[in-house]
Amino acid sequence: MLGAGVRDTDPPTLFDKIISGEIPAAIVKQDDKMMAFKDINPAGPAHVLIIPKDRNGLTRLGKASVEHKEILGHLMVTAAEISNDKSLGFGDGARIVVNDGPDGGQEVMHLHVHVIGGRAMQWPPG
Ligand code: DGP
Repeated sequence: MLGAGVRDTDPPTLFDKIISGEIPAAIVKQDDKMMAFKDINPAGPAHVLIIPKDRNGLTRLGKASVEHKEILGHLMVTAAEISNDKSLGFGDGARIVVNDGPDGGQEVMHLHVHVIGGRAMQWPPG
């Protein structure tokens, strides 16, 4: 089963397969609109990805338009909740980032928010 709202003609993304359970993941939080799970290649002691269950055209943030305001807000509020969850290894704050497209270093073309923490981050990023 694909994620809710994914059109039959859209090839499933890696993250659609996590939503469907085809690929296992360490899920930390989910509801009908989003899923949050641990990154398989963590960039810090704590690293959670948050994805929309219905991509609705959101392969990347650069494709966002006004119709995506609600889900984007929901993903951001979820990022705040997760970054405050000490049981996941987060401390005081986190690096909350969206990689957008090739120049942004995006590899999986299914919008996702990275919440990385548990250590002090450097700036600028590489
Ligand atoms: P990005 O480069 O922004 O597209 O980040 C993609 C992230 O997805 C990267 O940090 C590694 C993570 N990732 C890739 N494959 C898997 C997987 O099969 N399971 C999990 N949990 N994370 C994955």
